[in-house]
Parts: sequence; structure tokens; C-alpha cells
Amino acid sequence: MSEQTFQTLGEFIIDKQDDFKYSTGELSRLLSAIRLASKVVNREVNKAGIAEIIGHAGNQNVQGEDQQKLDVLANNLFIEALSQREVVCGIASEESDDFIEIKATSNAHLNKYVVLIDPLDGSSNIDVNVSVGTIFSIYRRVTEPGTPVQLKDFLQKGVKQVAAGYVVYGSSTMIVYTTGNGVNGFTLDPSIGTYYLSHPNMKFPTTGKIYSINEGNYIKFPQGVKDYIKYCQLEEGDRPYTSRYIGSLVSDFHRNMIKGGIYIYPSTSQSPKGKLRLLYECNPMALLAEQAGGKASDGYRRILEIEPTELHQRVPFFCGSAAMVTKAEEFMAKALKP
Ligand code: P6P
Repeated sequence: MSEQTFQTLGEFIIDKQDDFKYSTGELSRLLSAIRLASKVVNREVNKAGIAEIIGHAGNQNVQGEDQQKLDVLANNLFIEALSQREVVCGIASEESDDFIEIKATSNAHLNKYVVLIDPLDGSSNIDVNVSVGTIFSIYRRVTEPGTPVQLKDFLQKGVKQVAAGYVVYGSSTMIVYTTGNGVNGFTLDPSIGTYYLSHPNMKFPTTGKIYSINEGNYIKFPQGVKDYIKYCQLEEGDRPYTSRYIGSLVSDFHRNMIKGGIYIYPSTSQSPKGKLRLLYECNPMALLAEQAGGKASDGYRRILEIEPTELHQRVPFFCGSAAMVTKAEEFMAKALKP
């Protein structure tokens, strides 16, 4: 089948615009801005090895993690692309301590969307040529258009997301996103810079045989997680499962959504809240998971119902095939019983 028969991302965004009540095209323009920035980041990621931009930028981000030069570049590219399209009034990023009020255009404060983004998740993988990703989450502001954007515009439950998605810069580059009507995946043809609808209506298999967790932290895990890992490894029924852990949330999530599986980043004795951030990692991935028929919790509570209290807060994260997440939750609950 020739490429021309595949719908492009641009055509898809326009076609789906009517899915929104009172659609004014603003969300379409927002998604197009993400599409554009992802192509530039893709180009930079793909030449990182030779462009003298790998390695550390010499700074640390709000998480105290070394910022890779590409982190900084990706952050700036997405902020620039989103600021110039007069649809966003504020941005919060893993790479920025506080949220950013958009003032690039005179009426930016009238815009109705805020975006939360992890511009380059898993960036420590860049120097070893392993796939990385961008994760984004989109909300309507809760404060009045025309007033300055406030923290409460960002501290919204995940169920309030208008759209969410990721870019995976892997063996091919894909955008996978939802606007609340299912999940669709688009693959970039880098030779012409066009994304084509390659994975329509993506669905998490209800169960699977892959578990993704950094077992190097085993001794620091809660007992329920230790018990679940042992369950996965037991020779019984359809087990033992396969362990696959790339160290890049977007890549582990993407593989599990296609093949079936569970990704777990639990609390540890060292990090009682886990490592992943609720607002720009767990909430968008949880919305995608649920829209694809999967499940996402902190081991006990639905991720999308957690009331945020701070911009960079962390939560434990169990996400993937619904039956597998439910089974892991059963072990977590059982371990709490006296
Ligand atoms: P660890 C990358 O830093 C990230 O946020 C996720 O993409 C990834 O799954 C996880 O952290 C890896 O963390 O502690 O296992 O190296």
C-alpha cells in the first residue's frame, strides 16, 4: 500500500476536531505545535552522537538530576513551539522549577489551555543510544481567561485532561495520543517529515506476560511488590513471565501496550513516593492506558483520581494490562494485612 493511502497526522487532527464541543481549532493548533517540535527534537536526537551535544549541560534540573544538553534543547523547542501558537497560556515542565506564564504574544493570557511536559524522558539513555521520549498532558485552565495563569491551573486531577500523549524516539519515531476518544499512533516518515496513521485505535491486551521493573532495587521494594515479582517468576500456569526493562518509561509503556504487560515504578525505602512525577509522567500515561483499555494506579488508588498538591510531586506507578495491574494490586493489599 503506498504511503499516500495512509492518513497523515495533520489530516487526522482536523478530522477529529469535530469530536470537541465548541471546537474552535485551538486544540488542533496545539497538537500541531507538538507535532512540529517533535520533528525538530527527533532530528537532534538522531544526530546527538555527532553533534557534540550529548553529555551534560553542566546544570542540574529541579529534580537534582544532571541535565543532558538535549534535555535543555528539547525543553526550549517545545516551549517555543507552544508559545507561538496563541493557544497556550501556561506551561509546566520537568526541566523548569516553576510553571511558565506565556507572554510571547500580546493576548496569550486569553488562551484557554495549559500544557505539562516531560520534554525528554529517559534522557540518560541518549549517550548509550537507547530510545527516549517526550510526554505531554493538556488541560483547560481553571482560572478566568485574561487573568494571569496560576498554580491551580496545573494542579488538576488526571481525569480533567483534555488530551495526553507521548513521542517515542525509537527505531522509528512515533506520536501516540488521545483526546478522550481512544488512542491512535502515528509513525514519522523522516524522509518527508510526515507522520502517518500507522496504529489506529490502539488497545492494551487485557493481560500479558511481560513485567517491567528495575529489579536492582528489589531489597528496597515494599513487600507487596516483592511478592508480585516472585509471582511473575513462579513456574505455574502461563508463568514465568518475561522481564523487560529499558529504563525509558515511554518505550516500556509502548512495548507493553502492543504486546501486553505491566510497568511498575514503586515506592522504595529510599524514595517513599517512588520516582515518577504525577503531573507530567503518570497522569498522561494513565489516561492513555485507560483509553486503550488498560489500568494505572499507585498500587492502591486510580492515578487519574489523585488530587495533586505540588507541581513536581512523585507517586508510585503501576500501569499496563488491566488484569496484570489488578493482580499486582492484590499483592499490595494482601501485604498490608496483619
Ligand atoms: P531507574 C527515566 O529517568 C525515568 O523517569 C523513566 O523513563 C524510567 O522508566 C525510569 O526513570 C528509570 O529509572 O531508577 O530504573 O533508572
